[in-house]
Amino acid sequence: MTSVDPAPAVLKEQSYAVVRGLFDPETAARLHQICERVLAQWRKAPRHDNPPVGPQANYMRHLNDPEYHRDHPDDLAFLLNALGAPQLISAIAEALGEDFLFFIASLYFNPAGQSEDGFWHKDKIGDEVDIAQNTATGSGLQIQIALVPSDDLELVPQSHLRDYTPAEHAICVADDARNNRSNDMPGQVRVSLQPGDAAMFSQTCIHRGRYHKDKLRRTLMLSVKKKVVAAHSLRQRGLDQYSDQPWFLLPDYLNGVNPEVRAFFQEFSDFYAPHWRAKLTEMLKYSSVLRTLAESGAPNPFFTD
Ligand SMILES: O=C(O)CCC(=O)C(=O)O
Repeated sequence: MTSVDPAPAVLKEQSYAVVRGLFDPETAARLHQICERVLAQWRKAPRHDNPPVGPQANYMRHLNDPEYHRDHPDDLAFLLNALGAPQLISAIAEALGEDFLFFIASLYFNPAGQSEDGFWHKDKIGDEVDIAQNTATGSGLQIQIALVPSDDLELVPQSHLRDYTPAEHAICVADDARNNRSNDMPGQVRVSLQPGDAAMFSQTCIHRGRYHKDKLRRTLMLSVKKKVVAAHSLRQRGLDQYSDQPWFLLPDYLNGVNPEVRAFFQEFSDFYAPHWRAKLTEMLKYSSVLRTLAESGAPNPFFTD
């Protein structure tokens, strides 16, 4: 089959790239099984409230939270081995041309409630794009790996380095974005993926997802951030809901992870660990005060003047 997919090396011009067969069908099937189990658990007992669980939910964050794998440690190692797989990391390196860190692992899925065409947008990443050495490849990348056949991702090639055209502005921004679910976006491309295929795209290109309740979607998404951008964000804003992943400090967290993959996650962990530790120290300080107060029987000073 001849392919016209943009390769990682041209992502900087095209806004996106596609790598066919990044994972073999068996690996994609096992990842699907793991993500299905985590999704069911998240629906019953979410560990993170963004986004909220509900009929319109179409993504969840932090698939690698160990609480989702408490009774399935092999699943966590399998997931981490896939998210840091050498072929994936080298495709990202080729696309970005700049040092990067792991950022988050998410799952996109079809909603249980009403069907929706997603809204066209560029991710709001503030000044992050200006911090990168190579602004043509943005601040990082989103990499979607299909676990079932999917053509739910749409994007506008070459839209990441420029302002909106008048037609794009009319859809994405004008009139309080009331047209932003339009199906008439000029130049839009629907990315069609088979299980194990990966699509990577720049956050600053115009894109959207499709969320139809009767069309099964299970797409694993790895987000990576350039190192210089991660350092800038941490200095400016500290930890956020994405980088706050203190479970990497657990001594057994990387058990079963292959040595070359371990290095990828160890770098992320070493980068944020001082901030996670500082937060733990604060929590210890306050929890010991609370415990002493409770033991003393004195009124809690939070509730008195
Ligand atoms: O694939 C999707 O459903 C949309 C993804 C998206 O909007 C994003 O990553 O910012």
